[in-house]
Amino acid sequence: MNRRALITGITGQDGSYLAELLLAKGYEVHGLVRRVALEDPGHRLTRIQSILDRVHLHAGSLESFPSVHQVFRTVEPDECYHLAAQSFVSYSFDDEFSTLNTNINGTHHVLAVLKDVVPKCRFYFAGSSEMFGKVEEMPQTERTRFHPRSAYGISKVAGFELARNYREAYGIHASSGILFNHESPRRGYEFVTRKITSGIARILAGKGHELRLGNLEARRDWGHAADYVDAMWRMLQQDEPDDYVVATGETHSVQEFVELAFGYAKLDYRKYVTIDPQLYRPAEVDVLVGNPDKARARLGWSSQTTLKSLAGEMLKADCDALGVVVAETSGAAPR
Ligand code: NDP
Ligand code: GDR
Repeated sequence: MNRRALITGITGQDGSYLAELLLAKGYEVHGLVRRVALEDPGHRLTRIQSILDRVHLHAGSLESFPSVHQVFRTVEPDECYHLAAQSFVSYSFDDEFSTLNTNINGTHHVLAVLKDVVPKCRFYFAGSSEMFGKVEEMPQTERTRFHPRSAYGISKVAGFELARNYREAYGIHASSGILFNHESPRRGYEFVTRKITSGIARILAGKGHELRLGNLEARRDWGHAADYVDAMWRMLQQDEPDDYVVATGETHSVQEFVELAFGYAKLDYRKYVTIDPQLYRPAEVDVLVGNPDKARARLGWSSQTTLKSLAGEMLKADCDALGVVVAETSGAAPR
């Protein structure tokens, strides 16, 4: 019989790539989605439009224990990938309360239900490099101490500890990925890489003339989402649950990404980029770079995409959507 997977956050960037990966592996794929998404599929299910007839969607709210319980009772999954979260760090400064509520209580609800309904189900928690925050060593490994710098980061530390405690206290096969930034043409428009590539496409299409950005000096370890969901799956195939850093091992500044993407478009970024102090965060994570050695050794996983081809793929997709041609983008085809 096909293995059954339940993905929370299936409508998001990672959920959509993961659903495709699991379908290709022969899984029966189920997703927990908000009722509003089901009521407005043309708008909110766009990332999974091409696989809608092959996945099973169930309305549920992370904030509601009974609704999560109902979905687990219906699906009885063998594997659960818990990706749903308020994932925008900036917004977590504007609304700490809803971020903490969704991300901490939501994760607690999923774990408590899983333990009650399907204790043998394997569980993946979407941890984040934001847990390292004000980093205490370079590069960051599974042993680096956490020092989160936002309500979002705090919520992910709490989720990570919940998953670990369910593993140690109740024997749940719970693993956490400590994933560093990963992007794609499906990235939300609010995140900096997509804001840059979609902004350039608008400039090229004559629909915009300025790109307002915040801190260009921040450094991130950027990979491709399609590569990173494979690491999630590999974690749940291990005999023993564990936690893994998933990263490229390289760090680049936002400025470098700007120059790379504008370079593809043959535009001088200095003519278009405006620094907006309002876009600076009250507490910034200055630099992140992960050490993926453990994932490489135990999972046989490594990042397959360079930043150059990632930026090219994203820019090409945004330009294609507006009917604009960019000459050369490393030949990257959208994944
Ligand atoms: P997205 O923001 O693209 O997707 C988030 C998903 O969570 C969406 O499907 C969204 O549904 C769902 N969601 C949000 N709030 C709720 C809620 N209250 N109830 C039910 N569903 C909800 O994130 P990504 O795909 O990029 O990331 C996936 C996970 O990985 C997140 O937990 C994120 O924090 C984490 N992560 C991401 C990294 C990255 O670089 N992308 C790096 C490290 C961790 P809807 O469509 O209805 O809004
Ligand atoms: P991040 O991603 O906060 O790392 O979280 P984001 O792309 O939002 O920011 C990256 C860096 O860019 C700087 N920056 C800007 N950011 C945005 N969004 N908009 C701007 O205009 C801008 N200008 C500069 C930011 O200050 C920051 O330093 C992502 C999310 O996917 C999280 O869910 C995930 O856990 C982490 O990555 C790892």
